[in-house]
Amino acid sequence: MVNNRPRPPELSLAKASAKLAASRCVAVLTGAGASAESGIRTFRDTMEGLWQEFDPARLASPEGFARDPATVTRWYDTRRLGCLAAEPNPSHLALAQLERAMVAKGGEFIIFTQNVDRLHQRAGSRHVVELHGNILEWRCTRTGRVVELEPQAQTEFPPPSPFSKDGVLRPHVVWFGEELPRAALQKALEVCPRVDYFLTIGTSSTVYPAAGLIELVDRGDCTTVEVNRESTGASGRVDFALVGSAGDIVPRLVAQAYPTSAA
Ligand code: BJW
Repeated sequence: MVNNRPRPPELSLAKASAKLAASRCVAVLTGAGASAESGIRTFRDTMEGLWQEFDPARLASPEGFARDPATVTRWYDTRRLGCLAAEPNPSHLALAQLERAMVAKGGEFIIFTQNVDRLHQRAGSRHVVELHGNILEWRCTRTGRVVELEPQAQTEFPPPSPFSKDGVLRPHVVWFGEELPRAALQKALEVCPRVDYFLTIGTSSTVYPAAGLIELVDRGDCTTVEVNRESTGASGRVDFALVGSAGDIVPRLVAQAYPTSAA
């Protein structure tokens, strides 16, 4: 049952951990805040500070790419190198540990990530569904073939395609107005209705269809938990809204649920 009354954070954390320990099928939705402590800027951050001239709403779209492919691909290449240089943070590591604990007890565990940085996989998570693609792979605009670029900065923008003379490369990510990978959406539609624990971490819950996954769960059977530094549109609709940084809260949530599981 949804309960919007504010609770003391420690008590909420303890209750959310107890529910996690009792769960058999856990789905996690992560957003940019889950990678913030790895030094990767969130989309909201991008609109402030040094990168304020790069508006993701303009750049992360087919129209933005058509208008200015050089700026868009240069922005993505800079971000790609940032992701390659970043390391998984304690929240990524705790989720990988949670997956191992769930598998060990014969349960199910899956991460749906909006992030394109591959940090969950690098932390050791095996069951990861990338809703918005990934930034390490690029796609030929002519043939649709995908290639992972070498870990050095590109020199030409947009990068020429190795697959076609008249094609160029674009990042293999999902832009506004583009369809999410069908297999990813199908997995969400299959898993979410039967999860008994849904954990959303570090997302503003503003971008659909990812923000709608929580609506697929069975409210009668499923515990819903949000971890975020701030309150979001989802905060009032979850059983437990844990306010704080992912790198602090997620390891404590997992450690209280599985105190003896190895890191
Ligand atoms: C911390 C923290 C710390 C910070 N610890 N917390 C229904 C209603 C309305 C609109 C739509 C709808 N359905 C579809 C739409 C349109 C659109 C959309 O949602 N628009 C909204 C803006 C309204 N959606 C789409 O266009 C999607 N496509 C689609 O629906 O296609 C339909 C279709 C069908 C058939 C044929 C064709 C089309 C596609 C969406 C793609 C989104 N792409 C991006 C870019 C990916 C590539 C890239 O990385 O550049 O994905 S946009 C950007 O937003 C990125 C993110 O994954 C996504 C979500 O952002 P996220 O992760 O929530 O980050 P932030 O920055 O917003 O929030 C960070 C949060 O972390 C904050 O809350 C902080 O407080 C918190 N935080 N530090 C914990 N340390």
